[in-house]
Amino acid sequence: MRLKGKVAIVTGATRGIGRAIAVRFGQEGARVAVVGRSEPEGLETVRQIEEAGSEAIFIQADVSDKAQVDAMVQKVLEKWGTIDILVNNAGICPFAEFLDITEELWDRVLDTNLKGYFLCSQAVARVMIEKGVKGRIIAVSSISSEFGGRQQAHYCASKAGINLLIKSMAIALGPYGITCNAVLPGTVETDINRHVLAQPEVRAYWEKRAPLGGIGRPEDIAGPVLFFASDDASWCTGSMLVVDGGTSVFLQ
Ligand code: NAD
Ligand code: RM4
Repeated sequence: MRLKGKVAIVTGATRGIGRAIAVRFGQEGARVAVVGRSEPEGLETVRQIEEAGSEAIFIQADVSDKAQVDAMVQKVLEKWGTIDILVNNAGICPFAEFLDITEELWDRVLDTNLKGYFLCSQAVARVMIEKGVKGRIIAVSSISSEFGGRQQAHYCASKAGINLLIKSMAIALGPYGITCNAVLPGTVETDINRHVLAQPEVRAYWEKRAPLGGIGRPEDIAGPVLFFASDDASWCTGSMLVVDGGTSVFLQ
């Protein structure tokens, strides 16, 4: 029960890595706002948190839209009166060759992955400061923030931006006792990449790529995120924690 009584927002918690984080937080005693786009999927995450013995609500919001982000934060305040933890996780990766990335696609990826993290962080940080909460802001970044990727120029650029957003937020929010950290997952099989990992040669490449096996499960990311949300991480800020089974430690 490392998060007993805490109020947490997890974006993109309707499935995948976000759902695993939200459910893990619920198991640790947190009340969780499950933020995302799909109501049926979001309600399933809520059900799993309730089954774990905690409270949750689903809030439908597009994180790239400031009005929807502000309304989402208000709903959490109406429900529980405060916010202790924000996990920025909602993201997209529409794989596309560099020469095929349209301006519209570039904007959609950057607006969701980077602007979305900025909007949610700013709105939540204002609440934490106003209420004197020494809160936790955690970003789900990626090892793709440090390495280029095929068909991922827009995605890699957005994830690299997240790392320096988090480090700069750590500087700005540290004086208020708010910590800002990032978890950098390797390849985790979810709906974002299932179609890519369905290609046998791609799957074999990732499986061989890491000392611990290069394809993770959403639950593998939840623990490291929980660490940053817990009291154990009270002196961590601006940290970038790679969680990839060792994918990024070797060249060949
Ligand atoms: P996913 O597609 O299963 O989940 C993404 C979630 O984000 C979904 O709930 C989706 O509805 C939500 N979302 C997308 N756009 C949104 C928007 N505009 N507003 C609100 N919600 C939105 O994928 P996932 O693998 O669980 O990805 C979660 C995060 O983990 C992403 O930030 C992704 O970049 C990151 N990540 C994933 C991997 C991987 O290999 N799966 C690796 C590194 C990082
Ligand atoms: C990750 C990494 C993975 C990819 C997902 C979508 O950051 O690049 O390889 O499958 O994103």
